[in-house]
Amino acid sequence: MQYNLLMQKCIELARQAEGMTSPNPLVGCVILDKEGNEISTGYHHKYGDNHAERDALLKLHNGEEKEGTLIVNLEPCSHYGKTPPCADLIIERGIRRVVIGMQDVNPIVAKNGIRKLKNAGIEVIENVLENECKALNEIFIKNMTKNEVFVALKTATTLDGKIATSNGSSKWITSDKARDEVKKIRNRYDAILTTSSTILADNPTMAHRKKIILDRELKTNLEAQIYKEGEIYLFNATLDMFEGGINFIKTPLKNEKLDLGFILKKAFDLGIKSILVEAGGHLNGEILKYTDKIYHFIAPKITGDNSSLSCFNFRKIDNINDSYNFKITQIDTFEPDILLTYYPISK
Ligand code: AOF
Ligand code: ZN
Repeated sequence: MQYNLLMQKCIELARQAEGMTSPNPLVGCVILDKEGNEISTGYHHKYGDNHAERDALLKLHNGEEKEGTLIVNLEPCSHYGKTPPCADLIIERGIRRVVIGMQDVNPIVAKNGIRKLKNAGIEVIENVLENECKALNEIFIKNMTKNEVFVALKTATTLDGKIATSNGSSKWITSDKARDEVKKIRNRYDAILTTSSTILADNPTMAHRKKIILDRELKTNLEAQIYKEGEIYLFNATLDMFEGGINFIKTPLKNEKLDLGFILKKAFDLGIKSILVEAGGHLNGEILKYTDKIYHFIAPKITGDNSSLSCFNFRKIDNINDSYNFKITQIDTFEPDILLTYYPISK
């Protein structure tokens, strides 16, 4: 039997909890009875809740899953965490076959869940839609394997790669549809990150539960829109304190600028596992080497302004061989704009 479509369904179920499960993974599960009829689905709704397999199994009360098949995008767990091991429940319920998208990268689970199932005589089919399952949990994978925050970056430019005209006006390059998509993208990440330059130029709200602001000289007005809601982490060169609901974090300088390596590590230590950068060309350029993924909206406009800012603005370059290289993995249309999603090559 081909399980690709059912694995795709697990991924879609899992995605319903985007933004809710951090630091845990996105997981969805489908259960078939002995005859192959779908009898239950489940997913991990939010951090601390039942795992996907338990969510799907607990909906069944009459033993109809006996000798059935369970499909899940991540190896079932084998450890006592917030809930007992899913592998044990699967065995108890008499499931005969388990289809898995990817092995768990959490060292306390990795391969132990699969081993437990096999030892109980369950047939295990592995790596179904593995790449798609890995893409779904790219944040969890980076956090677990590197102990580092996942950094995504969103930019919106004209066809000639500009984010502003020479007088700095940049706020509405893209259309309403593209801006609605930005809200969905933001929701996937634990925090957004922006800078004093963007706040001073645009006074954006950037609605989000957690906001990281880089303001070396504390030039922004704390009455600006961005400070009105959400948990604020204000990285700056002088103050280290919690006041007026704001976490001021004193940050060392590197080449006269706030040290981005320090900031990303500090964010991770504070429990922020993923960040969406929404800033101007200078910060985008600086943070490019730490960036795991880019969302690039392009509006069908040309400014032609030779002084206007490029979306990644950090050096002079003579040789095209010195460029940073990326792989474009997705192209979406938000009329009249497009969204390119791309990843650095060899990172
Ligand atoms: C989830 N949801 O559906 C699955 C997970 O913190 P705990 O006790 O809930 O355990 C989290 C670990 O369980 C997680 O790192 C991953 O290895 C495994 N599987 N976690 O939150 C799920 N299947
Ligand atoms: Zn589990």
